[in-house]
Amino acid sequence: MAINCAALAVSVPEAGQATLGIWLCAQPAGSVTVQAAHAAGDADIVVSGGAVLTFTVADWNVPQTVTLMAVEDADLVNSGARISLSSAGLATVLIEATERDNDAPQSIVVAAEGAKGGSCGSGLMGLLLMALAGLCLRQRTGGGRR
Ligand SMILES: [Ca+2]
Ligand SMILES: [Ca+2]
Repeated sequence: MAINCAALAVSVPEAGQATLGIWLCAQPAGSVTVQAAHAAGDADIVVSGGAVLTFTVADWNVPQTVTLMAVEDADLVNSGARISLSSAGLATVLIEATERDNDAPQSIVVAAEGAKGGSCGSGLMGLLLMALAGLCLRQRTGGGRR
């Protein structure tokens, strides 16, 4: 006996969800509980429905639904996660879930004024911004003397 599912790979839209049909490939002697859980990869891809499925001797071959959700994130990456389908005594099935990111490519604007706010005051980027701001000031001062 083994766990069957409609697909071993699924694409999950960011801020949306995808569903998978799960069933057993042979009639069990008694009820079988299958658990769906995030196993590895991006924690933004979560099991939002059907985390615990119970199959009986009567409905073992009727697909039940596992729903996966991709939480809205700030990045632009189509990240991946593994979702495990497990049940005591059965081989665990791993599903590859890939997020379909919904954010448009963005460009970074660096302005010297950012250094004044203090929020960029720490780290390499903050030092770079402060250095740029200092350079601008010196150039302006120098220009005024001419
Ligand atoms: Ca995103
Ligand atoms: Ca993403």
